[in-house]
Formats: sequence, structure tokens, C-alpha cells
Amino acid sequence: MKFDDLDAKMRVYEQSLDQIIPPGNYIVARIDGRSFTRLTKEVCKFDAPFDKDFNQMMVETVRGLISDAGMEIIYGYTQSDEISLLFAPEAVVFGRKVRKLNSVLAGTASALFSLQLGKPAVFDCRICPLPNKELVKDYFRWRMEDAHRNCLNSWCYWTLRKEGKNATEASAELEGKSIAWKNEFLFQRGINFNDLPIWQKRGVGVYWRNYEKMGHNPITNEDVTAVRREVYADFEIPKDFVFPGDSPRASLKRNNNLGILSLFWNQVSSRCLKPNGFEDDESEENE
Ligand SMILES: Nc1nc2c(ncn2[C@@H]2O[C@H](COP(=O)(O)OP(=O)(O)OP(=O)(O)O)[C@@H](O)[C@H]2O)c(=O)[nH]1
Ligand SMILES: [Mg+2]
Repeated sequence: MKFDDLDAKMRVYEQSLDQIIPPGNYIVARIDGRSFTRLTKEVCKFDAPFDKDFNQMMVETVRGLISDAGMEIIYGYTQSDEISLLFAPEAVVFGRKVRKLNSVLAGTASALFSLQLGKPAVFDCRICPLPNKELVKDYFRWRMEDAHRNCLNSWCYWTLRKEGKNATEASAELEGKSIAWKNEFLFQRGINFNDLPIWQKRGVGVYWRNYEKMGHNPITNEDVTAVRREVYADFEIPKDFVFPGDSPRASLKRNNNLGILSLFWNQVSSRCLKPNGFEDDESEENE
């Protein structure tokens, strides 16, 4: 058989499971750490229930994914070991092929997170096509409510563990208990659930925004203000999901909340990732 004939014959099988997200649908990808219960408790021993460094690595992973302009991601969100990414509705990334999105997103997230951790870590990915904006809002409301429930449960669980209960005893004690009971349980131990950091209760939003940067024009000898873009990590997202672009928070103020690892990310991206298609995340709009 000639190569061209063999090629055509085999491609039919290779492409037999290909799926494409139909135009007009929003694409949402959810990336989730594989066996992160073991990774966070045995391999690395991160603080429980919440570890700031672990969360920062997740945030930097989202930042890295969004910084790849070719991906057309308009909003990123992370809580626990998961990341949700919203693509522009008209996105043509990878021809909207499900297998390509799943494999590249899982691979990229795994690489970005592993580089920060210094150990191999693996993420899976699933694609969720959403036919309208309302469902996109519902999707993010769902993940935020999941974060809220997990936050309350894990604070109770780890409080019991720190009091000496083993895993089975702690789970059994919380079985069937109401939200009010859990709040009271924490309150009696000096933890006011309402006062816990918002990133623990709702997760973290990551998106492009503009900011003003002061500069000096040596020719005119004048101070000038330039508008630049950055991938901003919002650790205090509002209770209700605000659709990207509708956000009053996409302001021009410089934020001081940039991740401590963004410096690390800039170094990694310039050393390792730019040759493979990652672009500068500081495009100048108005000098
Ligand atoms: N110590 C610690 N653990 C965390 C933190 N954030 C998330 N995790 C853990 O990450 C795990 C995420 O849960 P799952 O995704 O359901 O469990 P998994 O073990 O990753 O299992 P699969 O996703 O099915 O592979 C839970 O065990 C969380 O406790 C953190 O800040 N500190
Ligand atoms: Mg997981």
C-alpha cells in the first residue's frame, strides 16, 4: 500500500473519536489535580486546611495559562486543586477540538505547577460547553458554592484532626451536621467563619486588566502615564460571579496583590516557555 493510501486509511481511525465544540457555545475547561490528597498531605505536607503557598502555585498556574494569548482565555478561577478557564465565545483555539484542548491544557497546567513545586504533579482536564451567558454564570456560581462548602467542612475536619481525632473519627463527628452547627463548632474554638480570608471561602479570580504605569519621556522631559495590561489575581472576588468585561473592578489602579511567584513565573516563562509560543503579558496599549 502506498504511504498516502495508508495515511488516509489510518487517519479515519485516529479521528473517529474527535469532537468539536459547536460555534456559539462558551467553552469552559476544568483542570483538576490528580491525587492531590496524597500530594498535599504525604508527598509535600502543605498546611491544612489551606496553605498560602499551595494556593499561590495554583494562581500562578492560572496566570501562566492566561498569559498564553493564543489560548483566548478570558477568565480563570481556582479553588482547592482545581482551575476553571472560560474561553471567548468566538474562540477558535485548536479548532475547538475537545481532545486538543483537554490534552494541551492538562499538559500545560501540569508543567507550570510542577516547575514551581519542584516535583512532578499531574492535572486532568474536562471540557464543558455552555450554550449561553446565564449558564456560564451558573457554572462559576456552582464552583464558588463548592468552594464555600469545602471551606467550612475542611476547617471543621482539620480542627478535629488537630484536636487529636483520626480521619475516621473526624469524618464521623461531622456526618449529618448542619451548617449552623459547623459555624458554632468553629466559633467555640475561636474561629469566626465570616472572618476567614475570601480566597479560602470563594476561590481566586484571574483575568487581564489594564493598569497605569508612570514613566518619563526623556525627549520632552515630561512625566507620562502609560496604560499597560497585566494578568491580575483577585483574592477578594465578589460573592456573585461578574462576567468578564462587565466588571467594575477592571479598573486602572495598580494592584499590589500580584503573586509573589509572578517574579518566578516571569523568569520561567522567559527561560523556558516563550520559544514555544508564549507571548509577553505586557502589551502596551497607550504609550
Ligand atoms: N493541605 C492542603 N490540601 C489541599 C489544599 N487545597 C486543596 N487541598 C487538597 O486537595 C485535594 C483535592 O481534592 P480532590 O480533587 O477531590 O482529590 P484528589 O486526591 O485530587 O483526587 P482526584 O482529583 O480524583 O485525583 C483535597 O484532599 C484537599 O484537601 C491546601 O491548601 N492544603
Ligand atoms: Mg484532585
